Amino acid sequence: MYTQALNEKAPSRDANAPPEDAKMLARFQAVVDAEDKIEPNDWMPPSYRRTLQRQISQHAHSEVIGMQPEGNWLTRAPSLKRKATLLAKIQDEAGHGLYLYSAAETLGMSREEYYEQLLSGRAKYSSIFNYPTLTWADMGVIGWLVDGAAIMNQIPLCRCSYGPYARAMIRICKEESFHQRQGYEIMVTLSRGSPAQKAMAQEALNRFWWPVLMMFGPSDKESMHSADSTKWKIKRFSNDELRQKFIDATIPQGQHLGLTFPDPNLKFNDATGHWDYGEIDWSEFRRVLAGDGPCNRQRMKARQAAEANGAWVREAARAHAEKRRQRSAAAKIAAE
Ligand code: BYC
Repeated sequence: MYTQALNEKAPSRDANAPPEDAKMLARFQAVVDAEDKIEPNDWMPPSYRRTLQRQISQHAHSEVIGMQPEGNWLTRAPSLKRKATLLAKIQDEAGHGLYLYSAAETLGMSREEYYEQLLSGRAKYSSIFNYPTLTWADMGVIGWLVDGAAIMNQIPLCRCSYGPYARAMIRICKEESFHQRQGYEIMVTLSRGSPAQKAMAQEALNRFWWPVLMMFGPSDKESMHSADSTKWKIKRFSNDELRQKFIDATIPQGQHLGLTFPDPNLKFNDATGHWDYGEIDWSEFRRVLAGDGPCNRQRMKARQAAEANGAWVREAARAHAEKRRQRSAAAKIAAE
């Protein structure tokens, strides 16, 4: 599905300068403007390729690292049903990582190179996964808000101009929608439960609200990739537009739960029809991106350990594949 026709290396050109490429650039933009898809073997500006390599791999890394905060609660889920559901959700996230690495590979970089960028700390992953999961209510809040924010951001990506990414997003969004519902259902149960359960739900919401709003990225003024990504129809809405849509959709859900949001400036604006909200602490966002969030080191250490501990499995799989290759080559010669 994603790696079709990857039999040629894309020509490496500087799309911005050489006049002979101006025509190709115009043709590329016309395809994008016509809402057709750019496919792996099509010519694309190097900066479009680089943007997609960065965004898709960052997205893949987020899915994989994103398994850790929830994995923390697998052995402590309050019932067998909750455990099975959480396990299925985490496995979906591993699957999303795999579709996304496959889509990223169509851009001419190997999965190993992307892994290396993550493991060496050169690649980013979503800031939200650098926060700890302290109580069971965090599983509810992650499903409700983190997956809710992910859906808000990812539905428009189903119409992204790059074919393999857009197609991967369609399946991912279907699964994210189940994730969001399972989280909200945990929140409904807790907020209608004992006073201690309701307090736990409120406390989790208090801790996650602001970091979730940061998932949409820096404000439009600060978003350095937005202009190009919008022109190339990778992005359909700006970071601030998606953040606002998310807030507008989420406040009534929180009110239905009987919970409050930790923002004294949250107020419905009759004139705009949107919820006004307080200032996001961008210094915290920058700190987390720079590697100094509450769990950055722990997340990277766990990922690096998983990679090292799995080395023998990869080695054994390679040896097995090689043995099978040799056996089938020998059988072919014998049959001739
Ligand atoms: N965390 O110019 P900007 C999920 C980076 S959901 C870390 O606005 P862009 C999941 C940005 O990459 C989460 N880094 O960038 C859910 C750029 O970095 P460089 C994953 C961030 O690309 C539930 C710099 O800041 N979702 O996986 O136009 C369970 C400047 O930003 C963040 C995706 O990845 C952040 N929050 O817009 C399990 C969706 N925000 O150039 C898993 C796909 C910004 O310094 N990605 N940065 O390397 C996107 O839609 C866009 O890349 C973003 C940012 C909206 C995130």
